[in-house]
Amino acid sequence: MPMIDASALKEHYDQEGFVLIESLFETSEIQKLQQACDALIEESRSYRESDERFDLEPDHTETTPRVQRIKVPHQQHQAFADLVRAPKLLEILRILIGEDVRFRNSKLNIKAAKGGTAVDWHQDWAFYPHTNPDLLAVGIMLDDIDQENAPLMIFPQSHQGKTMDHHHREVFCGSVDLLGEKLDPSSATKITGPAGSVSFHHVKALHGSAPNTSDRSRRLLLYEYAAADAWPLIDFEVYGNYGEFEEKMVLGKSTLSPRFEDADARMPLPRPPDPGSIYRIQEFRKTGFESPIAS
Ligand SMILES: O=C(O)CCC(=O)C(=O)O
Repeated sequence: MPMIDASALKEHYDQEGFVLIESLFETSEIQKLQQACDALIEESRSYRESDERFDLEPDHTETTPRVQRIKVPHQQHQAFADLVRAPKLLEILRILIGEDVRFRNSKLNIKAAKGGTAVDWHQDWAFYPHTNPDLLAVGIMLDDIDQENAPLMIFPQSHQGKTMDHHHREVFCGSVDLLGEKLDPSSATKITGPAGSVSFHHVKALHGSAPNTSDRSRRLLLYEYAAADAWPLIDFEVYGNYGEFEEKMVLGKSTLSPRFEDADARMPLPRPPDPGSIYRIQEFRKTGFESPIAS
């Protein structure tokens, strides 16, 4: 594990809304996760449509599987389950969030070589508002990620600003209109590093990523964590039932007293016709499906 200066790390995170730790995981640790990813992609071969396990690219076939996202990987493979409580992550989470921390959910975003899909600019907060914004997403790089293979991009200090509009024609579309917000994408920081590097971004940090036009894949495993006193304002079921909510504590103690602070939320409702994944939700701003449904 690289040497960590806890106060410098926390200061950078509070100031910029993200931190990157290069090579937090060793090659052998990352290989286990890559193998788990490969095993799940093998299983995706028999799938024809996206479902609760996989989001598939339109050109996914049995012979050439192209998975956009492995959903909830911590429930699909032991290697990803073990990672939820990896001591290296918990040490950083304690510095950034505090003594009492709960795991929320996981996803593995895969941008295949030559064509992996973009993720439009958004704040995670717009998808899952809580009673306070002491939440973050951990991004574990399963590939070397550089300027070429669609790195995660984050607007520094955006977490200190307002919650942006993620609606289009009164329907939640999970993305921000950068032009409307007068933001220049070239001022976003590209989060690059060798496989095993790990970023931590604040739930209000504005971020996104481009399509992958390179000839190398870009696999980014994302784990979300919250302060124990940050209670969800919507979609409690993501945590499971109350017993599972309790079991998701990874550090310290839970509490029945939510802390209300900076919760300038707008509910991610009504949802577009196909709210099955961020990719489908974000299509709404681009294609503006007719007849949105409320859910
Ligand atoms: O995979 C990426 O580059 C960004 C992912 C992301 O922001 C998300 O899935 O919420």
